[in-house]
Amino acid sequence: MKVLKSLLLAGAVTFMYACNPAEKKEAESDSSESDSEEVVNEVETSTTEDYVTAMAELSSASGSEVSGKATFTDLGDGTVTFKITLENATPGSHAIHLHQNGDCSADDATSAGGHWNPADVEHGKRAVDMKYHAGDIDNVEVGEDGKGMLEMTIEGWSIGGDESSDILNKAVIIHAGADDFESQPSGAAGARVACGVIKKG
Ligand SMILES: [Cu+2]
Repeated sequence: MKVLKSLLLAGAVTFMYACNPAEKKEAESDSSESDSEEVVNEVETSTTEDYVTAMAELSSASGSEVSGKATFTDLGDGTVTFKITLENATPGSHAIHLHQNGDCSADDATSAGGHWNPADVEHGKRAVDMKYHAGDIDNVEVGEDGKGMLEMTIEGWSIGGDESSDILNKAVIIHAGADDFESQPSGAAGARVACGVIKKG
């Protein structure tokens, strides 16, 4: 009986102590509730507007002075928008491809390997030919000022998706000449004058 009494007492004491902090908590939770509402709103905004992105900083290769930057945005519907800007390139058309190895360490960027071609098909012109490499993009036009820009939306790419679509850790390569979209296996575009590895971010 004594044990039961002291248990009840202990319970009552716990209850009494619990009272005040509970009131306090209620007051606190009022303000923290509105805080968390704000956070929820931020999260909603970021999921609708902030897509998964990736980028590549391009450095010169094969003794060129070419530099540039490529940015990628995964729209989540099987397409990726792609934008590249170049500086200090020779005026005219330059082939751009994604090559299979994310490795620009060689002076001539041959460390990047051949075109990224997971489907093992012939080289061609994207969206025109029946077959083309996943890494086939287009030519970029460079003006007399050495600057060039190309923007495209590309089907079949992803950022971090399955192996046949994932562009992460591939190399963006700029060539000295234009892609003829016919010569196999890489369009006879000449030396590799810039290289950059695609990284998330
Ligand atoms: Cu190439």
